[in-house]
Amino acid sequence: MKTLLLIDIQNDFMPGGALAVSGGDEIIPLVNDLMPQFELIVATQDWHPADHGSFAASHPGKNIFDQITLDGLPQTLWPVHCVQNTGGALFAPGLDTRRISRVFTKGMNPLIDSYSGLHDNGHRASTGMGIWLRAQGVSELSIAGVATDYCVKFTVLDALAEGFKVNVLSSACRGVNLHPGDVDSALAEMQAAGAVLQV
Ligand code: VGL
Ligand code: ZN
Repeated sequence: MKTLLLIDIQNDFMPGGALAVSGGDEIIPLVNDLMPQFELIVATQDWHPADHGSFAASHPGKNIFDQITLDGLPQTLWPVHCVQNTGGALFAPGLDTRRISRVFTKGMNPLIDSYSGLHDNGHRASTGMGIWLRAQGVSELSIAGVATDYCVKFTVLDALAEGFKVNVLSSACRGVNLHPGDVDSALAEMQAAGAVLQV
């Protein structure tokens, strides 16, 4: 079952959004054009409560991009983004959602972030994606979306750890690059873990 997994193609990660990823909108026509090559299309949405612990605004005195410890785990603080049922959390305009069979939301627990579409950052809870994909007969995933150095990377690493073969559609990914080189390091890390990078 050729499966396309789209990561967090949501308004807040597009230019002008709360946590804008440079060039994030450029991937939309690319993923739309890729869709006919796949039998199954699945997506994730970052889906935070308004008081999520990954938001700098939830920690008086802290600033965006500060590093803190959140319930025992290292956490980068982000601008308020992808709040449940707000416009910023919607799929970006232009994304062809008609063939998305299933959407997995993540990041609902205010005490822990969830970059990966499969598990939260502490591997405390699962989104159910892995078991659902296996039940559909999926063994290989092609992954595109944002951000390469966060949610794409951690989804890819978790999918590999769960035994999926993973292709990263690198032309259809964009990253944050909070530190210069983060995107390139993320791609190298995914490849070293066994992902196949495809242009
Ligand atoms: C993401 C930071 C915070 C992502 C989500 O989609 O990569 N990054 N929340
Ligand atoms: Zn988030």
